[in-house]
Amino acid sequence: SLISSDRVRAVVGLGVSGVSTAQFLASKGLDFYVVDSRENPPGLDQVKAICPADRIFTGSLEHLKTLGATELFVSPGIALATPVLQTLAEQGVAMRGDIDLFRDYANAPFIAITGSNAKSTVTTLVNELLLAIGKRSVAGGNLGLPALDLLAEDVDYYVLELSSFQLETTQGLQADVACLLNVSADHMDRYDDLYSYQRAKQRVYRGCKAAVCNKQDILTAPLLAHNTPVRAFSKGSPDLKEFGILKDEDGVWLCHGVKRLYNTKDIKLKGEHNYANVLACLAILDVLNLPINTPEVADVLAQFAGLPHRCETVRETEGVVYINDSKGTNVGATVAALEGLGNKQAKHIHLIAGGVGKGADFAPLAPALAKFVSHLYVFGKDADQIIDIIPSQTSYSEHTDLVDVMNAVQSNVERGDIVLFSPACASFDQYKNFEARGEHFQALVTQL
Ligand code: UMA
Ligand code: ADP
Repeated sequence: SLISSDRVRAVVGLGVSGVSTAQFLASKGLDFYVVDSRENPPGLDQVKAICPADRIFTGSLEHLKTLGATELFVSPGIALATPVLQTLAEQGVAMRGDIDLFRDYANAPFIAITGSNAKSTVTTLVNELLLAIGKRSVAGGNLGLPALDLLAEDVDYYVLELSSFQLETTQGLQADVACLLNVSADHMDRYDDLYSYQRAKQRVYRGCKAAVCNKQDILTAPLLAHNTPVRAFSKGSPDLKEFGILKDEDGVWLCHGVKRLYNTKDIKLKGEHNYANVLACLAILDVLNLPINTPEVADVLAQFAGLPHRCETVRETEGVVYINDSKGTNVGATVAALEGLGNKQAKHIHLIAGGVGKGADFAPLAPALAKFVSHLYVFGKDADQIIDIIPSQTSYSEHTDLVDVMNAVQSNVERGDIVLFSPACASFDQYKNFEARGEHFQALVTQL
């Protein structure tokens, strides 16, 4: 039935997901249209090689009105609220996405991981842990390699990072393990409020066989049949079956219930938020009945240094530590970085923030500024919105760009300080992406 010929398919939006979807449909011998709002979208040449020219429409999504499509594969960068899509949805046209198609064809169990922050870190670490315990596993999705491209592999597990946009176009995901790590405001330019964003995130749990949630974040709590196995993790001391953290005279321990699994001195990732991330990974393995307390797992935890641009130490020079957290693209990520690195007594963090706020409310940043930040440097498009919420006791300065920021930093810092580049914003006003922004910071720090 998946290949019934009465369906008229259209891939909406090229880019990474659209090209991958088109290639997948073509590989199954299925016909499809392609529509993109841009005149010359990325991936056009690749699609021309597999799709007749009279089936490709660029420059506007309005072409969709005349194609008679019954099923759209909508790229994550296009909002379902776009008027032409709304009109078609009202007429009964199915709104799907590459993840929906992936689910139909996946021939091995898959783990779906979402959340406002820590998705990439947890997805990558789960994949490494699976590989270390001898499973064939591949990771992708929002992480970069599109989900459908993973299907070519012969594997035991797929590990998928999913964004709220991808989840919106997925009907009944049915993941073998669904994990919602945390929910804090992000992408408020695409959602009416936090609750519609949370609803998109909660779709990860639809029809899942097992779930992992964050005990300290009520917005992650799943509503599931009572016999669905659920594991919870938290940064606090764990209840009987939970994953959590205990402190004793021997240090800080990651635990499953009362069982001490790993001492944090043996874990390379640092910061409480990262301990929570490790616990989430262990909870995912545990709910799959896989081993979590073995030398192989210990080895991975001792070696996994995290991904670039996530609270990554660039350099220590003249007693000052420079940390690149360019992937801190929302307020929640920057608060986690401040809480993970901060010291209330010393207030020694110089925070650099700014860029595109995506409609965010920056107010939740204020308490962490007051607690941990000795000076705040703001730059970029939405700098004004950040300045509006700076507590009166926090000193700050405004800058045109990162070069200007770093000049000011140089004359301000003292031995023992931390310079944290965690923008709480997207990068698109001044950079191609968060990687380019992080690399610019690294280059400036290296030149100091
Ligand atoms: N666009 C148009 N017209 C179109 C189609 C797209 O203007 O007709 C624009 C979009 O508004 C957007 C850009 O093109 O600004 C890219 O959108 P896309 O849907 O083509 O994106 P892809 O290249 O397919 O990449 C997507 C994810 N991008 C988005 O969700 C915006 C990638 O996540 C993901 O790695 C990739 O699929 C593979 O699954 C990126 C991302 O920024 C890293 N994700 C957001 C995040 O992590 O916060 C959700
Ligand atoms: P995502 O893929 O969800 O964006 P990443 O692993 O790339 O997640 O991390 C994104 C940002 O979130 C980084 O700035 C990182 O320091 C921060 N972060 C990591 N773990 C957590 C956590 N548990 N809670 C909040 N923020 C976190």
